[in-house]
Amino acid sequence: STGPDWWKSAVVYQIYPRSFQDSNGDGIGDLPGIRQRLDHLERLGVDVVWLSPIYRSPQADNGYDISDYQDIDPVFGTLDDFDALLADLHARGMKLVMDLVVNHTSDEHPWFVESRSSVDSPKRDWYWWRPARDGRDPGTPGAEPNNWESFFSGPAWQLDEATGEYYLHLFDRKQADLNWENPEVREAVYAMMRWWLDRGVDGFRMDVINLISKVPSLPDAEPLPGRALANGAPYYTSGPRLHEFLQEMHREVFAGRDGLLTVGETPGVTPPEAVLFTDPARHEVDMVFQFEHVGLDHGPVTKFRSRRLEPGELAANLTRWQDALAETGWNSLYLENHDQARSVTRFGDDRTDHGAHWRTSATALATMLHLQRGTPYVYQGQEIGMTNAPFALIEDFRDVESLNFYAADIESGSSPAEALLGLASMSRDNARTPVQWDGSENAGFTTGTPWIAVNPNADRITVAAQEDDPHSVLAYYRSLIALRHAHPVIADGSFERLDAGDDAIFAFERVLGDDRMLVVANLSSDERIPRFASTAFERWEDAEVLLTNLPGSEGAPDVAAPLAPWEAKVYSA
Ligand code: TEU
Ligand code: CA
Repeated sequence: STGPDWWKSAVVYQIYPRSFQDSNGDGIGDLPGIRQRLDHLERLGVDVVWLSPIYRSPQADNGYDISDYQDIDPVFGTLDDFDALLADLHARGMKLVMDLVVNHTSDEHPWFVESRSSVDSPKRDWYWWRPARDGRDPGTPGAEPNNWESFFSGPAWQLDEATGEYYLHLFDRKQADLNWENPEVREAVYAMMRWWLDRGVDGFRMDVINLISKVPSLPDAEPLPGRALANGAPYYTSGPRLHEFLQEMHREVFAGRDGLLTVGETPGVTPPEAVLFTDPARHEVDMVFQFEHVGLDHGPVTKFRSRRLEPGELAANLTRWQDALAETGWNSLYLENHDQARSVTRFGDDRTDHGAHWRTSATALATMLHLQRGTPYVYQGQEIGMTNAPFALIEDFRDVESLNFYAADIESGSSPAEALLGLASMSRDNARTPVQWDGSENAGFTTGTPWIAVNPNADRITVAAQEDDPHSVLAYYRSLIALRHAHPVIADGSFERLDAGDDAIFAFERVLGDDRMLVVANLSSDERIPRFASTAFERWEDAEVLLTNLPGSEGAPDVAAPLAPWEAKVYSA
């Protein structure tokens, strides 16, 4: 649809360029490679492409460490390649959303190079510089200015020998946090954003945007039991000036421009905060990525000591978010991205020795996600049911977070096998293996040596194998996306979960005027029998089946019939 809320009926496809398509045989995906694959996106039917960062970068965190916001990294191509991609997408009726990484820059960004050059630098205050704690010797253990732990293990502070002071980095030491308290920083960021919008891009996905406002005194946090380092999140998540900064950004960058999409990545966000971010009257962002559902299986101290969810846990959490944003605000709907394990492995069932649940669980998860109220995101490869990587050696991993965790875990006494077990389920590299296009060498991703290994199940799971198979995961995604475009109730209708007498059955009703839709999905690997209240049952008794992931069951529109493992049905009335 058009209008200011056009993104409510849109589907966004995330490209992680490094792993999408290589065009020149260097083993790394690039912009010309993306241009070769636009038929796939057009046939899928997505409306928007979100590109993970392609800016000039030392690639310490695969581009989330930017050294020039207004140039393309040579590994991905040139500004001309970028303009050509943007023009191609627009010609096919798709929009392009850029990743905006402005909580931090690379330590090789000219701003930081200048800032670190002396305590008197005019850009000194653009970053968070602090002397060693209590006059201790800089560089000695515990002398860091506070006790915060980095997201990527170890202290969130790096000593700079030149001036003997430390700078703050919530992520890698090559990702120095910008000081948003300084108005010059904010003006420089807004000018850069306007430059991209003037070039024609259609919005931004804002990396960790709820971390940009810190409590300026940067106080020590409560240490975890038995550990020296602490989680500083209370002092940098949704900080004191966050909403002020977002509203200022909106005024300075977005006001008066139409057709854009803005989505904030907001780890740790609560439902009431999400309402504030996405209330249209407040002029902050259109939607946010919440993290609760992708944190349910994390261990208490580290995400890498994870557990398998019980059937029902995922649906209960997603329902909580549907209800919280029902009146005001808007949800983004995702199970995967470049930071998360593959959903069919994590939330579905891809064990081949357990029967054929790979296809049904991938499509059942897609059904319940895409038909909730909100804007769905498809992460590259999700549309063909790509799975976690079977990496068994530390040498297989590439991600800085994984490599740092492994080293820290071994140092704290874990065996290599224990550390690898953590990586196997939760490493971000699970989502970063190359897209499996076809049965040729390296799955058609590259003619060279891929920067990270191709999943060996590329002999089975590829775009080519599913392209013309009407029962494939890919065909099902196309149907779901087409359904959204055809039925306004999916974008605009209300959401109500129905009690099906079994937590593993995620059943919900969508209503818009006289249009009604019922979604029933068995999110478990066992047969389940729905037991609806008689009122619900009567409403849906004679309904028509619009879509099912079990070919052949279309003709049985009985909402009380037993559901096969991972069976999903969509009814309309
Ligand atoms: O991620 C921020 C974030 O909080 C996580 O998803 C992060 O990957 C996870 O907590 C680590 O356990 C964003 C980007 O999506 C991620 O790729 C970057 O590494 C990070 O910011 C820093 O820019
Ligand atoms: Ca390349």
